[in-house]
Amino acid sequence: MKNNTPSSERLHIAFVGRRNAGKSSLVNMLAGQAVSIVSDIPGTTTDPVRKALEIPGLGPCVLLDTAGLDDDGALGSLRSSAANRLIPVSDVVVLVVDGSVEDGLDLEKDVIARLKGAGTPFVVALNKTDKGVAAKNVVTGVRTVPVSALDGTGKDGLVKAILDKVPQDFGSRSLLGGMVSPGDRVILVMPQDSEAPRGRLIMPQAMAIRELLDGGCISLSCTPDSLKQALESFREAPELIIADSSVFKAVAPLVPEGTKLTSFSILMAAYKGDLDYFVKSASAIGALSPGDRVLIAESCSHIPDGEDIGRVKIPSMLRPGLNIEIVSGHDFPEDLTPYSLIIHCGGCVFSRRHLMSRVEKAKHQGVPMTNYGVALAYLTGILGKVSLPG
Ligand SMILES: Nc1nc2c(ncn2[C@@H]2O[C@H](COP(=O)(O)OP(=O)(O)OP(=O)(O)O)[C@@H](O)[C@H]2O)c(=O)[nH]1
Ligand code: SF4
Ligand SMILES: [Mg+2]
Repeated sequence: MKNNTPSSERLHIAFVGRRNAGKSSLVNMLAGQAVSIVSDIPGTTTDPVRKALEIPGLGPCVLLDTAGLDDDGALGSLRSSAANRLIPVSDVVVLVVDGSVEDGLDLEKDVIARLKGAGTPFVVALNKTDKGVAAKNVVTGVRTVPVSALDGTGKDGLVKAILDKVPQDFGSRSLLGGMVSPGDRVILVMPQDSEAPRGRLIMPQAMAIRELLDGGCISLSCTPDSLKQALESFREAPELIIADSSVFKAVAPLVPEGTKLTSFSILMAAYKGDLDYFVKSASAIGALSPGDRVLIAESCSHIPDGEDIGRVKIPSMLRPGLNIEIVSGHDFPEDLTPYSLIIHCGGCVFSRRHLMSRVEKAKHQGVPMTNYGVALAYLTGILGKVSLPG
């Protein structure tokens, strides 16, 4: 993965801590450039600052600088909430502590307890060690890394400590999840309608083509109306057809006996989310009653049009009389219990950690959550017939 690695595939490292602890200074130290403004005025960083870059030893990353968790007042608490929201969605959190202070580290202890509770990998960086390391005795029970953003001491140790916390399967997951073998014939059905971005493929499509090439498969791309010709152009039936879930209904009757059918969205569900939970939750669609609230969540903000899957197609296929609410981007309610069902998009712009944090929240609150591809397979009656990766 090099500089053109999509943001969602990069290691997301959030720097959190009190105002003035030196979060921005450490981000700049790791980045080797002035990414964030540094000053001795507490509350210099307000909105989260994101920087995508390649760090030797860590690879493609996104560094996330945040406002102080102790920011107060009406605006300050909005800033610290934004910082807090990044904690569960980051791959590794660096808790920055002013290592020269001796006591009053209750906030840090609370953050450590929350990180442990959420299972978020974290590193405690004791910064400002050029002034002394008094805090070492206060932040007990966790490994700390002494650093000084002022003179650059401890940079390698910090990189190593972050690397030690990177989840083992990070970057090694496969979209096709063992569904194909070298030499397999695969047809990709990708409608190029008004939903399709101009001049490029969406991420799961590009990823699937790349994996098929890497895996020694023979792949053929077509639009739904040329699927018949695509099938005829292979002497034998293909092993697999991957279709956009919006065209499942049209594609399913054409799938030859013995050929597996799946969708980009289902592959993405397994790659980024919890496919088992999504499939199990799909049955909640059939149990919906008039008046029930359904949350449709999209990871990106885009201007919807008449063919939009989340805003038009899926709502029109659900039973009438439901209260359907749509959220996009980083908006996602804390309290999910009013909803009878959540239907999430493929989440291609989110990291796995980010999407999984939503799945975990839904599970924890006992709310069924599925995704577009699984929901469409259920609604078109072919969920039992599609092939699931893994
Ligand atoms: N002595 C010393 N000073 C440091 C060190 N790191 C940061 N500072 C100073 O501490 C002050 C705050 O640094 P920032 O990096 O802006 O701190 P921050 O945590 O981003 O602060 P907010 O954005 O206000 O939340 C600045 O005056 C820095 O120069 C360090 O390692 N040693
Ligand atoms: S983030 Fe979601 S809504 Fe946006 S393009 Fe990807 S799957 Fe579609
Ligand atoms: Mg700052």
